[in-house]
Amino acid sequence: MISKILIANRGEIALRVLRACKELGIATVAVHSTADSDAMHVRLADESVCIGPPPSRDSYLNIHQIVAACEITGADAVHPGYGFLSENAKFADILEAHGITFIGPTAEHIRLMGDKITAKKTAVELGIPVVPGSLGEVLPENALEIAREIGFPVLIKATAGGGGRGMKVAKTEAELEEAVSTARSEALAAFGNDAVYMEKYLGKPRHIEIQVVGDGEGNAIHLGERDCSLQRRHQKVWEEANSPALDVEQRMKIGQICADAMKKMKYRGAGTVEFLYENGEFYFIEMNTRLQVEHPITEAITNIDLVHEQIRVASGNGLSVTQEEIQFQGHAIECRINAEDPRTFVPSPGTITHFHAPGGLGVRVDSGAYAGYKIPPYYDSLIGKLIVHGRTRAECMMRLRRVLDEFVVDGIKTTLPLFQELVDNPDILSGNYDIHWLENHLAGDKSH
Ligand code: MV4
Repeated sequence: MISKILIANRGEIALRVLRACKELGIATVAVHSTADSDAMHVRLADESVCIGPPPSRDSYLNIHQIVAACEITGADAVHPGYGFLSENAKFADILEAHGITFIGPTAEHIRLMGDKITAKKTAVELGIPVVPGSLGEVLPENALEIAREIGFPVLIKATAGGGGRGMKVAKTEAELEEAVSTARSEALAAFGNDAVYMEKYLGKPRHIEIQVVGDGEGNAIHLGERDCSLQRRHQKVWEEANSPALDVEQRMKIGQICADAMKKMKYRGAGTVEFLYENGEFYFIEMNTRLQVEHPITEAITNIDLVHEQIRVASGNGLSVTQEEIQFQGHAIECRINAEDPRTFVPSPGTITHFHAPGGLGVRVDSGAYAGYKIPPYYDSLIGKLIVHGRTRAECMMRLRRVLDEFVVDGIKTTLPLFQELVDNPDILSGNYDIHWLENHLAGDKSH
């Protein structure tokens, strides 16, 4: 049994995890840097420990300080949230060696999915459809042969990459040699590993991801998909569940494929299987072995608390629901509220002078922000998430338009005005968008 959880994170996700712990009657420990002494998660936790100076590597990424904080407070488990140490296999190993439960998958599964070549090989073995490609490392001397087999255009990706870092497109044979050598040297510089692989380049896909949860003993469920196509520079901006592009048969088919795969690998915890979706086909690209920022839209349409499930399976208590019991109800949209200029996306840290979160039926705001809160400049600019739920996508849009009018954040710039624009855009209203839509829209492309 878990009796005290240390939350190794900050901001809205630390608060999100803390709320689940309180509901389950589990004591909480917040950790924070010296820049976050006034953060809401620190105020609301039962105990808190300062773990270092503002730079993340000295505090939220400092494994030894976090283990020490567990020992000082007697925490018997750690929830890592997302980002920071959430997909760090060494951290999971060290916690285990100290007899502390890591609320997440095994270190072995984190490593397997962290290397994108082994992740893709595993996906193939588990019966998940993947993007046609090299299925192994590509070396400069065999690149041309592999590319001809796949067919141009091709994409070179770093096996240690992910999230869009270290990718190079080669449209023709003439561009291949340079694409491979640039990708390899960038991968070495960024990740300390120059291994790359190759895939068919998909031109106008959507990004659709499947939420899964496993108990680590061979039982697993899927909770449908999220459409995360609206992004800028690999930062998601707006997410929806369900995807406007899928019908119920497609959802249940790809969901079942993912759940079956998680059963076979005896996956434990929450995970996300990421796909590109084009012309009615799904192509696996990566798996994330953590809770994701956008998990609340899945919670809205399934009424299942994903953090409760994470804690249950980490305690060995199993999932609270079977696949048959899961019902998908209505539609949900999440808008990420960043402390950024809504046109240039330049960060806008500073003091929030006035803060009013909207309310009413079908509205959820996950945020650690409050009037008087000073946003520190050291971390990512996400200050909150607005999640709106409705019986239909149209109702969800109407509600979102109303709710955006109510939301007040003064003293800093936020991305709220961008959403007021999107909620009236014809392509957004019809659900007609792909992974390039938002960047084209922001560049002033009126064909979008
Ligand atoms: C691709 C692709 C097109 N074809 N793979 C970017 C993030 C990383 N997770 C995978 N990414 C992509 N992989 C093939 N074979 C296009 C992207 C991509 C992308 C994917 C999801 C969401 C936004 C994106 C933005 C640009 C490129």
